Amino acid sequence: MKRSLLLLPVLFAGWAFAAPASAPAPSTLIANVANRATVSLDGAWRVIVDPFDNGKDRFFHDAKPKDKSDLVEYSFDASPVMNVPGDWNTQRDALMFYEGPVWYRRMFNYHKRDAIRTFVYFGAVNYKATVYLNGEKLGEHEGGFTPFNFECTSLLREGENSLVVEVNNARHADAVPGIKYDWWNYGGITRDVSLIEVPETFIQDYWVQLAKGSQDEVSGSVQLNGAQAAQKITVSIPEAGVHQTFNSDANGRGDFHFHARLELWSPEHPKLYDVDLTIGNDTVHDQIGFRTVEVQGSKILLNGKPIFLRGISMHEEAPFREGRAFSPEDAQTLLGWAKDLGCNFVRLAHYPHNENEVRLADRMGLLLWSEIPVYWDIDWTNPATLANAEAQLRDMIARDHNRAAVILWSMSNETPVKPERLTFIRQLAQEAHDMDSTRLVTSALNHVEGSGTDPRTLSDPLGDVLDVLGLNEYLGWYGGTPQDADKIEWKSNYNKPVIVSEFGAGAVAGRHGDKDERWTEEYQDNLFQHQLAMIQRIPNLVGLTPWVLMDFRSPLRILPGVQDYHNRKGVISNRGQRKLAFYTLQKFYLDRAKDAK
Ligand code: GCB
Repeated sequence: MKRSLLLLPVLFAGWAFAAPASAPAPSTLIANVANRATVSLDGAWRVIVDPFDNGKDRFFHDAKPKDKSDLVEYSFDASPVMNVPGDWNTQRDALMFYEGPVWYRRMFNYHKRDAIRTFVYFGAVNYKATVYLNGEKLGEHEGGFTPFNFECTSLLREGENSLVVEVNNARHADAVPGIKYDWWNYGGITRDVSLIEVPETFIQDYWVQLAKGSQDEVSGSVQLNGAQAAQKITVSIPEAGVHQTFNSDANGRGDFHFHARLELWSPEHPKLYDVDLTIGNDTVHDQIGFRTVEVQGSKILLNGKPIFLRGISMHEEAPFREGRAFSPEDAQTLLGWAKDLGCNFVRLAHYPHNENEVRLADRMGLLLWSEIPVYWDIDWTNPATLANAEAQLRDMIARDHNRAAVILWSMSNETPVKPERLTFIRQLAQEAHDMDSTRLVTSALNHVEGSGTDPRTLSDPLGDVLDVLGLNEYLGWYGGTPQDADKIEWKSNYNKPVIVSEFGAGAVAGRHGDKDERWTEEYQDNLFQHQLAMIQRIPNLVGLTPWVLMDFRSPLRILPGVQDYHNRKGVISNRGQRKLAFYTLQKFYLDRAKDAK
């Protein structure tokens, strides 16, 4: 994966935030873009759909005929528009099943100023993006759900500029995810695009959090980018009376520790503090919550006390309209539904979701599980696939490591038990721990010993490297009946916390019948009732995130009149109708919440 490194006069040596020498290159991401001076490039982009891959050697020029005899056999100016952010599948009927290249172009006016560096920042592009400015290549990025930026200072022109992106959502066996997955392969520039303007030396990244194991010591670091590496840095948290200065070293890295009396962030009290960091003429502002999370034996402790995670899994799928969710309003609806359910926790499956969701969860007091798309079977022995997964992990952590809401980094979902997969995910887990020692590492596992009505044992060898075990099980849907759950006992080979990260059943909203009739709300509800009774007998249970908050589009779910390319396991339909299981789960959570008081 080629990144913007070549264009950055970067001071990365020594940057690694405690990463070991063998760790892959650090993220080049600019932190906290949400609060930076930006010029939005959202809106209408011209697009050329290029199924036969004709554009490679020419579309990036964004050429126009020089005179009336000149031959140019494409034109962005005459091509139709597409909204950014947005997937192409739901913007044009003919593209619903499209997988391949689409070329995007955005013209913008720019006024260049001395001593300002400019980066173009993409919230996400699915899956591969190749970015050009004024006919010159800025770089490439792979991975459909992580942000990336390229410096473009020297390529910007005074006045009109042409930004061209080749977006390609073709699936590949060596990619992450691989070929087969149970969600829609929405292509396009699916999150916000902006130009970020920063001084010549600026704060590229920072960590501000409670020191591991402490509730009154703030510990953090700042990483500068630019020639003025050694600088005075100020951190202030005005409401807590904090105003600290320290110095960065010759690599632009500065560490700090100080005592502070802070109200702790929790789901019941999602307190955020205004935090400002300043160097020279660069100031970044953020809102940060302070909390601790740790594992003690088979419990998860939040701020030192055991917590039960009343969760739900969700995709980044737009409520009411079809397509990828991206906006603050989408986030408000989806996380609002999770709150209505009585949740204090959400599993953002199966890839990093947009920043609007994560920031809103910080404000609403919803704890989060955030995941990279290492899903089912991928090319475990391919070094490029590992490098790709590592980059996605790094950028997920780089974007969200100051968000109190995020407590779990998930390395994978339902991956097959085999040695090469263990080596691959062990490496990811190691890196996640090295990059961020203050959060917990998990994976959703589905390997258990035992069948029929025999006891089940969680025995996946991956359990060794995780802090928390996720367990996906579909008893009563992919095998057996919902009532079988009453007879199943569970064991675990690990004295570690367990989250039941999936169980569920498909139901068409409004379809009613007997509790043993597939696709009815009654079947799904009955399954939820038996599952909720059973999972309380799972040793070391610390929470659950049933599958799934809302019905979502999937290529694997074909049954006409029932699925019509939708996975119907939502407790809410994609039109917002609450199914019976919603209320069963809600009652369970409200009772658990009362018990916890
Ligand atoms: C799973 C997967 C999830 C699927 C779900 C299902 O185990 O993790 O991505 O959508 O099952 O509906 O079968």
